[in-house]
Amino acid sequence: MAKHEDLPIPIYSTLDPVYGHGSQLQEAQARFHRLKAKFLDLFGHPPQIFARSPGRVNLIGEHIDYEGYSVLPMAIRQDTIIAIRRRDDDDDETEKLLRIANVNDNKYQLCTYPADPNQEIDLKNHKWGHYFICGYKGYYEYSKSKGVKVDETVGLDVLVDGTVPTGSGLSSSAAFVCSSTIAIMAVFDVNFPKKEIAQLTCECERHIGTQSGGMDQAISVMAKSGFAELIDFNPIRATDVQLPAGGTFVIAHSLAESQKAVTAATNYNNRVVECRLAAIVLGIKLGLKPQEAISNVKTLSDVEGLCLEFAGTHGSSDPLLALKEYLKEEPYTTQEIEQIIEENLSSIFKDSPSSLDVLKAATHFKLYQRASHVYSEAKRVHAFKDTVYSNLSEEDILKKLGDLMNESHYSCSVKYECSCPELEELVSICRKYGALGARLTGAGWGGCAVALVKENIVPQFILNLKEHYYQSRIEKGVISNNDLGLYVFASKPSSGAAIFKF
Ligand code: NG1
Ligand code: MG
Repeated sequence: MAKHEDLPIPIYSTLDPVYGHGSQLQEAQARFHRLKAKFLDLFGHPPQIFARSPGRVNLIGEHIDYEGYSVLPMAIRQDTIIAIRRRDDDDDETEKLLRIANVNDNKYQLCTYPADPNQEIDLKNHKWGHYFICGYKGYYEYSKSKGVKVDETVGLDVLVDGTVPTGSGLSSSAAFVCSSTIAIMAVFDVNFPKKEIAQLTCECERHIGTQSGGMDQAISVMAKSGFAELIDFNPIRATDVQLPAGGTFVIAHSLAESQKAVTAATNYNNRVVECRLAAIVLGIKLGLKPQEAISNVKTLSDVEGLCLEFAGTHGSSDPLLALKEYLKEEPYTTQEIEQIIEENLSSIFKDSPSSLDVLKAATHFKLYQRASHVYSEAKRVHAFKDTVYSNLSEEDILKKLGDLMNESHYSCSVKYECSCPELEELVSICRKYGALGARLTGAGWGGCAVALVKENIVPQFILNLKEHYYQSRIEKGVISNNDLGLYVFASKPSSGAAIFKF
């Protein structure tokens, strides 16, 4: 039997394989109906195809995907749906345009781009439609590399309907990029194996300017209903993880929106650059020549390979020990790093404009703390999976998973410094009202927390969060009482990307 990740994206003619039965199915039917009607209204013809891809909640393994380490997310039911039609059936001036509209047109106005896969995305002028262009470019780049014949001058009409809250750490961006890429593929009548789409969408989302890893796209494309997935990289692979039935993951939004594309230079990309510098410095300390380290050591997981190699002369192969021995805890200045690596930082990153932006904004680099987070978090991911499959009682399994989530949060907050006051408050309220563990999820600096809660106390837990976190914010008008369900909810592992042709 073909492996799940080698299969193409499923194509359905009804909604139930994804949206199930009952009220959830009815809501989905109404949503697709509205989408179709609005498409017709806007563009004067109906869509040909729909594609959907879900958001995700990361249970453990934060800020380590781009360092090559495995992570453990699950897909959530909130998703992005793209309705799409090619414009090669009528010849007017819109034939060579990409017209991208959103059902939420108060917040997201129509964006128009040329139908040109070689266009550069204008990063200084951030627009929501840029995420579609990421998928558009990704589709062409991949097709060309595979020798698939592509027609570059076809205009597309597109209508987007997303229910993943934005800036929330639930990967609205990957849901958007993946559904866009898959819709474009489908409208050009091609389909690829899931693992290749996961790889290509991971690469093409970087056109938005964040140097992200591949977790979000991988889970959005490859998720299976009922399972969390252990995602490995190089090559991308997903292994089903069946979570214990007595525990539920509750997602709660801190209501601080994290605009990752806009704050990349000081937040997300800054950490990617710090990890790279930590990896090069460790490589040199472990015996590589500076130039060798610069060319060959790309991630902290590469260093782990070196530790193994040098284990004979250096005692242990544990990268956490190498770290303690070779990095100082005080932040490094640019000059200190340049002395060790015998090279200017700006020349190391000369081909990466977004890294040069990081260097411009940074005054120092916390190499020890960042690397210490990455290596310890990588271990926690495996401990989490091993705990799920251990012989312990369910009670003890849940407790241990909660402890690992708490440790992960501490590491993100103190060593990686990607939390914020709102998330700290929310996480401690979660713990106070019965969560076995709670942590920020996604990139951080705002967005959501995820809490592991015993199934039987979920309703009371959510009521407590309402009273102790959200009530004062409702009174201040930050959100309305009616919308609360969008910001705090229990979540079951949902299915991955799909195409609909009716
Ligand atoms: P969010 O901010 O949740 O979309 C980001 C990255 C991930 C990963 C996490 C931190 C993108 C698309 N995704 O997720 O690859 O690094 O942060 O673990 O930037
Ligand atoms: Mg994102």
